This record gives sequence, C-alpha cells and structure tokens, in this order.
Amino acid sequence: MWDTLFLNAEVATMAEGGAPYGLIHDAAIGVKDGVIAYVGPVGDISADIGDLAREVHDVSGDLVTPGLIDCHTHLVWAGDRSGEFEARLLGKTYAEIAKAGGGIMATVAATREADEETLFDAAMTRLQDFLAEGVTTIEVKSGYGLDTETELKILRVARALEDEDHVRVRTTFLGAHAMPPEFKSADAYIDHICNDMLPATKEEGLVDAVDGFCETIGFSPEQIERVLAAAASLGIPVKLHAEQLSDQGGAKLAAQYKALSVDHLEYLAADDAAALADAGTVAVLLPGAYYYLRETQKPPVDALRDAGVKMAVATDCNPGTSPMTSLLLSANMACTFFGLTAEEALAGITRNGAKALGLEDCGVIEIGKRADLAIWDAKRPAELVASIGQNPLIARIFGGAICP
Ligand code: DI6
Ligand code: FE
Repeated sequence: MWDTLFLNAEVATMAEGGAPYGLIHDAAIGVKDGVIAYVGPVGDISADIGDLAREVHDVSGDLVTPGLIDCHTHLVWAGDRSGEFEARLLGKTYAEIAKAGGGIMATVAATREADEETLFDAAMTRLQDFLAEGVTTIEVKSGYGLDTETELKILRVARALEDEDHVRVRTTFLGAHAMPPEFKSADAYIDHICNDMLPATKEEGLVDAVDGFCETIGFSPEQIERVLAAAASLGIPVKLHAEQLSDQGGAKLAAQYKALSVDHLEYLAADDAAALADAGTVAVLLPGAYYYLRETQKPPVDALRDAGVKMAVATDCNPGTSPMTSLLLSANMACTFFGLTAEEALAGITRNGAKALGLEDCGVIEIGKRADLAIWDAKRPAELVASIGQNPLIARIFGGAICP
C-alpha cells in the first residue's frame, strides 16, 4: 500500500524525450517511503483507489512539477553591499570596486566577524523565500571566509539549514573565490587551499563539490587547475565559475576534469560548447548576475543548445552580484535575457539543476525518484516562468511529506 496518492493532477514530469515538459494529463502520483511509486494517468489504475494509499489528495487539475532545484547559491553571508550598488549606479565597475578592496572582500570581512548563529539566522531568512517558491534542493557555496575556520563555519551553517527544515542542501567549497588579505601571493594561497583547507573541509565531511573563480579578478587557469587536480585526487567532483567577465578558457579546463558544471559563461567561446557536451558538463546560466551588473555580453545559448549541452538556471544568490532569492524570476530572466524556451528554463531549475549537482534521484517525476514535488495554482507549466513576482505555489512535498 502506498503512503500517499495525488489524484487528478496536470503533471509536468520534466522527463526527457516524449511530450513537452513530460506532461501527463489527469495523472496520479503514488508515493511510498518518500519515493515515487507510480506516475501515470489516473485511468490506467485498475485497482480501487481507496485501497491503494493511506492518504489520498485530489489536486483538482492543478499543475504538479518536480520540486525546484537551485544549483548555484552563496546563501551564507553577513554584511551589506548596497553601497556598492549605489557606487555602480554612479559609474564604478564591479572590477574597480573589487580592486579597491570592496566586493567579495567586504563580505569576507563581515562574514569572518559574524558568529554561527547570526549567519544561520540570516541564511535561514533567505532560505524561506526559496522554500516558499517550491525549492526542495539548494546548493550553497562557501567562499566568504577564505580561511579554514570561516570556510568551515559557512559550510557547517549550510548543512545545519538542512537539519532545521524540509530541504536538501548540497555544499560546495569555494576557497578559491578571492585572495585573502593576509596572503601576499595567489600561488601561496592556492597551496594553502590544496594542502590545508580542502583536506580540512573534506575531513569534516562538509564538501559535496569544489568550485573556483577563474577570472582576472579571481584566479588564473593555472591556479584553478591546481585546485581542480587537488579535488580530483580526493575524489571530490568539481564545478567552476567560468567566463563571467572575460574569456579565460576556464570552462574548457573544467571540462577536462569532467566538471559537474561550469557557471556564468557570458564570455564562453561558441567553439568551447563541444568540449562541455563531450564531458557531460552542465552549463549553469545565472541571469540575475547578468542583470544586476548590467552586463551586455550574453552566454552563447544557441551554441550550447546546438552542441547538446544541458543547461541549468540558478539564482547565484549572493550579496554583490545577484542579491536575489527567487528561482522563478531567474527562470523568467533566462528566457527574456538569454533566449531559453520556457521548457528549457523549467528544465533548468529541475532536471538539469539536479544534473549540475550530480544528483540522480531528483529533478524529474519518475518511478524510483524522491517524491520532491511542487503543486501550483496553475494549469500550464509555462505559467511558472511567464510571470514576474507572482508565487503560485500551493504546496511543497519533500520526500513524500507535505511541508507545513
Ligand atoms: N561570481 C559571482 O557572481 C559571485 N562570485 C563569483 O565568483 C559574486 C560574489 C560577490 O560579489 O560577493
Ligand atoms: Fe556565483
């Protein structure tokens, strides 16, 4: 007997191939032990519905999708960067502010100061916005500590969010985000990351993936490669912030390390798309940062699509370049700014978001996957990405449980 049965749903399974959005009309979803035990037309169920499940919920024709997945956030930070927003409006660039000691370093200073409880409360407040919009899995990066103690603190806070609420958190170590002020040479800091910080975070069991910032204002491809190699030698999957502000060849480099994802990609050369496709590396698009920095260079979406690269969409939620907590809005922006189809955008925050995290048990509604679902006051999947600032969520189901 199933635990729960959802009846009369318009189900966008988001399974690949087949109908657009993997749509099934008049569908039922059966859940047992937190896992999907049945998905298909109600009419295909031969048994008496009442005998099938302990609890039956009539969804009355509403839309059900996989729970949303935000595969790129920097959710845990302290401090305020609104002054930089003001400065940029008066003509300063992001790179200029970073070089003058603002930017990431401003958040690092505030985050080092903050205790774990303060960081947790701030991150939890942000997290609630994501959950209210149907997010069931969220990735959280470190990178605002840049010393072992603070990086561990951030990752611990991120994991504690998972213990406290009905959500799955994947943690990514982003030690190679910026140069900490106490280091004189970037190479010495990279040594410290590879020899001390990364092993320490791994030892505490706090890393699901390793990331870096490959950029003129971040780290060179040679420096990043040492981090990727160190991660690989510890058996940890890698991701990379690549080609956000300039073309450094970071995406191709990460693909050589079979990266789960390369993220941003505004300056990716169209020719590099093939390398991502070959490696099975997901292209994560972050239109919130593009918007907030008022960039004009767009990622080569046509080339990515033509090469068969899977595209995910995420918020990049962070205080400096994308202070945004709405994954639906980033999906909308991926359509309007970058030219994704509505179906690609929705796949980007479900199926391909899971792939960008190396998760195979979520992101689509299929038998055997986790019962992480979102029920919407909508009839068509495109409604979710077509509106701005509306939140049609009716209920969030996490591991089969209807969340309060
Ligand atoms: N790229 C980004 O957009 C964020 N980090 C990165 O490497 C920005 C982080 C910040 O400005 O605080
Ligand atoms: Fe980022």
